[in-house]
Amino acid sequence: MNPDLLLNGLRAGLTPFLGLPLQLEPDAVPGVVLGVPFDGGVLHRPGARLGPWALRAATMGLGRLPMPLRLQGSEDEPRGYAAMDWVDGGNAPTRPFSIPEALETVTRTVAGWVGHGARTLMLGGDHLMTLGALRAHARYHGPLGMLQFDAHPDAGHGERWGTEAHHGTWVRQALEEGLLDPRRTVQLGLRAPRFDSEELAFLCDAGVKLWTPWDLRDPRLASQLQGDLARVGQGAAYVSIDLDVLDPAFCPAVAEPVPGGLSVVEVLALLRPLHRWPQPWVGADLMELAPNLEGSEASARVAAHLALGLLA
Ligand SMILES: [Mn+2]
Repeated sequence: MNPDLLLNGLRAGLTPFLGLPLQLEPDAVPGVVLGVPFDGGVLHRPGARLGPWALRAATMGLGRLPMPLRLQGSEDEPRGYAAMDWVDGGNAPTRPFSIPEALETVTRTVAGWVGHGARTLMLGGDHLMTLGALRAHARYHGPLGMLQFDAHPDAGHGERWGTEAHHGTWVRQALEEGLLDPRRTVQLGLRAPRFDSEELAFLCDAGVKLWTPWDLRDPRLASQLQGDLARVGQGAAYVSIDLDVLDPAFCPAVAEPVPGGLSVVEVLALLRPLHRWPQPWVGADLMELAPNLEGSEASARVAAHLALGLLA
């Protein structure tokens, strides 16, 4: 633990993410962390609107070095500090009662920074808000590759619930709006038994690659997996982490926990190939942390370590 970072936080009484300088106005920086305090797209178990505060608090005094996966062997462990010269841009000022307005606010806020060349890391907030970030990034970079960690494919229809969009629909919308390059879109950790065959057929027909936790652990599929992970990064790419990709044993404080998920170390290992992409991801997010639900402090700490795995 870096004593200065912890003492600065104690002294200021503020907890910007990873102790980064707080800067609310967009500027030319390498990257910005943005909170999204909105959960109006959650079907049940709300609380993700409080996620940004819990995520920031979990990084207080954490330092900037990622968790090492190996201390033996010659594996390419990252050596640099995470988020060098990044800033904490505060939260997108989403108002709580309108999904379309919240999406617009997220798009406008993210686009303000992307227009200055900044990469973005978003702290959710419900997973529908990723659609706002994709709209902003696709405007500047064109169709994006996307690596999505999630228990659910999030490609359902909203009409069944009397709404255009919720946290289980945004991937369908992103594909239909042309924000994603489906051949460079990969979903990891899918296992919720509820999604229907139409949803799966839609994704497969589009060319999206789908992986369950069991698939990910199959050594016979290892080279296919590495190929899929590499292909996502063959152009501008977005990395979206729904914390429900983790098993609820590790991260229970999410809107829709599903047993049988990945471990923290498995997710960190799956993030390693991203650092070999020809260009770094342009945007990423950590979504669905609902700190009012059980196990919130451990869940937020897990999310903070995943952030270091993304950034370092
Ligand atoms: Mn999701």
